[in-house]
Amino acid sequence: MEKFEKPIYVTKPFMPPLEEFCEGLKEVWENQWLTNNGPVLGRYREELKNYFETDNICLFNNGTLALQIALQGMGISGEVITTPFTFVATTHALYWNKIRPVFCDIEPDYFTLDPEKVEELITPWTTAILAVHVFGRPCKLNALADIAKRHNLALIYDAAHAFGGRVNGKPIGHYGDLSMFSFHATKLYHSIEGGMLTFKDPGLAQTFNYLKNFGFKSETEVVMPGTNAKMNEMQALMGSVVLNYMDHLLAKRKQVYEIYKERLQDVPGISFSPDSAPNVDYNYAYVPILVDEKEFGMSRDALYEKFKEYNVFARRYFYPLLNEFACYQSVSISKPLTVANQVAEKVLTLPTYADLEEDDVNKICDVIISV
Ligand code: T4K
Repeated sequence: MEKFEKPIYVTKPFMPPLEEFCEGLKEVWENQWLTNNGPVLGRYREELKNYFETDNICLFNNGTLALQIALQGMGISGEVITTPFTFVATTHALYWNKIRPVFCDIEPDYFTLDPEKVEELITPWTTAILAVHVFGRPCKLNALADIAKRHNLALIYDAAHAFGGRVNGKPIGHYGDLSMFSFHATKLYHSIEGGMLTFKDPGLAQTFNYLKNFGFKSETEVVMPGTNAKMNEMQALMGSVVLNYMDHLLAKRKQVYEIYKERLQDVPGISFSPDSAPNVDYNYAYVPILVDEKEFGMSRDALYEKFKEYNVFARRYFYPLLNEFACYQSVSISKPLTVANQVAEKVLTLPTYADLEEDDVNKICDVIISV
């Protein structure tokens, strides 16, 4: 089999028609207003309120700072129960707030925080649960909400992967006390870089707005030691243009996912998550597969390396687990992370993006089947 002429990466940002972005740029040029709550951002914020069916949103220059500010603004402290199977930014956001992460195991179907293992990790210092809709799959929302309520904990979702997902007909940002979305270029939906919080308590908006703009209340008043985490006009413009393509982006991701699933689900040693429940509109943001070395006849790492010979750059999201990174090795693990360890050893995330050709998806499947 021939290798791909050009590299196939795990993802590629969606580039909207250049004319549409340029049209918006003209306005930015005329305005001579580039950041600090500009008019393009103002309009974009309204579009997102509409898309997320809530007024309670706040925009940021990236998802990491959005989450850091969320934790600070909500006054989260002490210990937070979270997953080790995520991107490092989830735990970094805790660390930057001097909060101790308490790593909890995940469930085997969708790799989200396992509610059955959360409760035994609660201590008098626990203030919140920080769960991740990893790969865009919704967490076990009801079970987590129940635990949070019974123990008076804040329930925060890292929804970095979940833009466009809906549960029970509602945008996924409606669940929990707060959700953070990443608009990074590598995501299904993007604004080059960017982040957003959606939240239940409208009173938080003002705090978040202070925190992302140095704490300024007026020209002469600084009410808290904020940082600079504002979204600029170029980001807002890209976000606004890309938002018009959401239906296309979701449909394309689904189509790619379904080809992979159909071609690979019967290959011994390759497995997919179960299909989502009927009340979930999954966004198909990523295509994680698990590779079982014994059954497949090749380890996940060997397949990952083999792909490179064909110019395909799949990724091992999320390996290693966060507790394995040097900066988190000192975090004590009180209960085994059995499922998380198994999944991290087997997971491989296959390429998916809006302009990935059907033929190329089939060719990637051919590589797996042939090896
Ligand atoms: N929470 C979770 C659960 C997250 O996954 C993330 C971010 C965050 C929080 C934090 O949100 P942000 O602060 O980022 O808004 C990428 C992204 O940089 C990161 O945003 C994302 N998660 C993570 C899962 O993936 P890397 O280190 O894998 O990125 P990189 O540069 O290797 O890019 C992946 C592939 O994409 C490359 O092989 C090539 C391709 N690519 C990338 C870029 C940037 C392009 O073709 N064009 C591009 O412009 O982290």
